[in-house]
Formats: sequence, C-alpha cells, structure tokens
Amino acid sequence: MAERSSFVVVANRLPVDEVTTPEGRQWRPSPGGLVTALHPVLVRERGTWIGWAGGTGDAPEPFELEGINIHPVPLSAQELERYYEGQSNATIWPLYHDAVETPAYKRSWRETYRAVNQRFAKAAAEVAAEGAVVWVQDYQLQLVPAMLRELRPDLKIGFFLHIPFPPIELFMQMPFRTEILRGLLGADLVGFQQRLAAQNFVRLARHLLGLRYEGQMIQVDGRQVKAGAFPISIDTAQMEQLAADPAIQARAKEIRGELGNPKTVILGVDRLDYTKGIELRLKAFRELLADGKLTVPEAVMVQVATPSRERVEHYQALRVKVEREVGRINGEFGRVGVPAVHYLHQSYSRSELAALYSAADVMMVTPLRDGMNLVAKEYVASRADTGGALVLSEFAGAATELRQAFLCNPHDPEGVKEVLLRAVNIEPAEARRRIRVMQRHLRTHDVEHWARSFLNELGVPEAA
Ligand code: GDG
Repeated sequence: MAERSSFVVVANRLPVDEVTTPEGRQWRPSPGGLVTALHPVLVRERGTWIGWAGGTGDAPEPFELEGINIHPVPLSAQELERYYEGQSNATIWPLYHDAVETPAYKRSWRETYRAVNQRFAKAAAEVAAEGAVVWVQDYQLQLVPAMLRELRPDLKIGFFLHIPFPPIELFMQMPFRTEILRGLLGADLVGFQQRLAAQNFVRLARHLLGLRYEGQMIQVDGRQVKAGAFPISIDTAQMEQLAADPAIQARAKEIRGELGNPKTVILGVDRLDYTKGIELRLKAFRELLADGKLTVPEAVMVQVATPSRERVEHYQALRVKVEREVGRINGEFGRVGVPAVHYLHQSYSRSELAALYSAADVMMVTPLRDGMNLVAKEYVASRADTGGALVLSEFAGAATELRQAFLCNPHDPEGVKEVLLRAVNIEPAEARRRIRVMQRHLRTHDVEHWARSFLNELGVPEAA
C-alpha cells in the first residue's frame, strides 16, 4: 500500500506527463500554477497528489517525482467519455458558465460521475494519514468531499472551485443538484474565485436544503462549513523573470518582424472554448476594419487557440465558427503575404507564450464568463516597463482585481469595439502607469498567496 500522507491533493489531472525519451517512457512534471503553489507544502509534508494520469485502462503504480507522491487513478474509455467529456464538460461546465451553451443532461453521465468520484474519494481515504488535510480541486470532483467524509470523518477537507458557481436559478436546472450540493458540503472549507460565487453557494444551501447560515458559515448536521473567496493567481515573479529574459525579448522582436512590424499587434490566447469570447473579439476586429477605424497592415491580430476538449460537440462547432470568421476577415482584409488575423490552433511552450505577450500592444481577454482567467494576469506580469493595454471582460474573475484594464461587456459589440480602439490608441505613458499599478497588485497577490490564504483558513499551520 502507498505511504500515508498528512497532506493530500485530489485533482482530476495529475501534474505529470508521460514522455518518450531515449531511455524509454518516463514521467515529467507538467508545469502549472497549481503545482508551483503547492509544491513546497507537498514536499514538506511528504504529500500525495491523487489524479488521472491521462490514457485509459489500468493506471500506473504510485511513484515519487521531485519529492511528491504521485497516486494515479484509472479511467476506462467509457468513464472518460461519460464522467469527463459528458458530465464534467458537457453538463457542469456550460451550466456553471451562465449556460452560454446549452447543458446536456444524461443519466449515464451522472452515474459514471458518481462512480468515478467515489474512486477518487476511496483513493484519498487510503492514502491520507490520521487527521490529514485533503484539498479537493474543481468541478469534476464535487461529490468527493462528502464521500470522503463518510469514509474518513477524522480528515480536514478543503474544496476549491476554479470555475464560476452559478446563481440559484441556474443551478436548480441540474437533475442531481441536491447530491452535488451535499457533496460540496462535505468539506470544511469551500473556496471560490469570487465573493459573489461564495454568496450563491451559501444562499443555495438555504434554498435547497433549508440550512442556516451566518455570514459565510453554514450549519450542516452539527458541523460548520465555511465558504469563502480565494482568487487564484500566477507565479508572478517567475513570469516577470521569464519575460525579462533577453532571449525572450529577442524572440518578441522577431515575432513583430515576422508580422511585418505593424504599429499595433493585438493578441488573444485561450483554450479554444466557447466561454472565452473568441468569436466576438474577431468580429469586433472585423467591424473596426470595415469601418476604416483600423487598417491592415498597421494593425494585425494574433489569436492562439489551444486545442481543447476536441471530442465534445460544442467545441467542434465552435472551431468551425471561429475558423469561418478568421477566413472571412482574411478574405476581406488580407493581402498576399499580409493576413489580418494570424490564427494558430496549436499549443505553445511557456517561453513562446511569454514572447507573444511581450510582442503584443493590446491583449484581448473577452470571456462571456470565466472563473478567473490567468492569461490576463500573465500578460500584465510580462509587460515590465513596456506598457501595453489589457482589454478585459467584466465577466472574468480577474476584472475584480485588474481595475486598470480596459473593462468591457462582451455582450455589447459596440462597447467592445469602442474599448478596443481606446486600448489601441492609449498614450504610452498612460499604458505604463496602468500596467505598473496592476503589476504591484500581482506581486503581492500571487499563486503562493492564494494557496497560503486557503490553507490558513482551513487551519493548516505555516501553510505553503
Ligand atoms: C480554469 C478556469 C481559472 C494556454 N494556452 C497555452 C498555455 N495556456 C495556459 C495559459 C494559462 C492557462 O493555460 C489557462 O488558464 P486560464 O485561467 O486562462 O483558463 P482555463 O484553462 O479555462 O482555467 C479559469 C483557471 O482554471 C485557474 O483557476 O483562471 O477561469 O476556467 O496559464 O498561459 N500554456 C502553454 N501553451 C499553450 O499553448 N504552455
């Protein structure tokens, strides 16, 4: 049996990737904000990370990587389809994002979601030491807190939701809504990106289960469950350092050259997801070109759309729509060798992303709804003294903190166009001033601050 840990993270995905090297198949840490933030506490506590390793069928045996115990949980091909693509990404994801696409409800998805959550809970119950702290992550695992408490009442359980938590009226659509709510209430602390989300949750507990609450403390079966807002962030110092690297700066210059040294580079970086507002941003750009307010090649747009959830129907439809719009813009406004939109349906390295951020005068982050949006924070941290303008949707969690951005309502096309033009035409000194204010905020509110705040609230001494 695997070693028992006093600190356990449970997340859908393990922070590792399997790679083929000359020595054979090997595991490599996959860099990400979550693992960066939790690494120190995981190492100190000889912690364990429970999650899916990718692939289907039998899971690899538990192993250790860079001081962290890795505990893979298996998923069959059918479970992947029903629990992950179905219930998580075709039911919960759209519902929690304001139902911007219609959620699909299927009994078989729910049943598999329940079974897989039970497997994760069982794994956590097995590896957690007496009185351990278990931190469950995100919308794929909302039943785990209650299932785990049932198996191990001695544990301290935290849950963090990375995506929005919807208003009561929307949540009430979900066929197994009571079970989900009860699942979350199994935790001692339920964390959200936004205060409003925490309020939605607390009110829902009263509405659906008649539970009493005071402030953000809910009374459940003689226990107290606390809800709170813990806005996630990035490793600001690391991002600043990466962007300041002379090699990255040289690459940024090269990118601008490859784009024909335009006056204005407008950038978007997103997973190809319908919540991110990629289409509306392209449309705003097209209309400004049509109105003659922007012209090619003085202004060009670069849109990185990282492949995502490609087997889910809404994502396939979105790809068609985005690519049609890109084709339309280039057809109308491009010239031979001078496209108006550079569309990249690919994944890039962190370094290339940093170079792109450095090369961009205007960054467009226009989600219809987003828990936080780390791209917005990464852009700000990358800009050092170079200024640059961030166009940011009011519906991204990041808008609560990044007040010096050019905020816009993504549902209002005229408003988006107006804000984009203001961002394009900003005075350089004003741009630097705005970026500096936001950078100062991100230096104190980085991902380590996020993890520490959550774990302190959960009662983990000297957390992270
Ligand atoms: C969820 C919530 C919340 C993107 N393309 C590439 C790449 N990325 C990186 C970005 C950024 C991350 O992926 C995306 O994070 P976001 O926050 O923007 O969005 P989601 O993926 O939807 O994340 C969101 C987040 O969870 C954390 O709680 O903020 O609201 O939806 O870091 O840089 N990274 C690399 N290559 C790419 O092509 N290496």
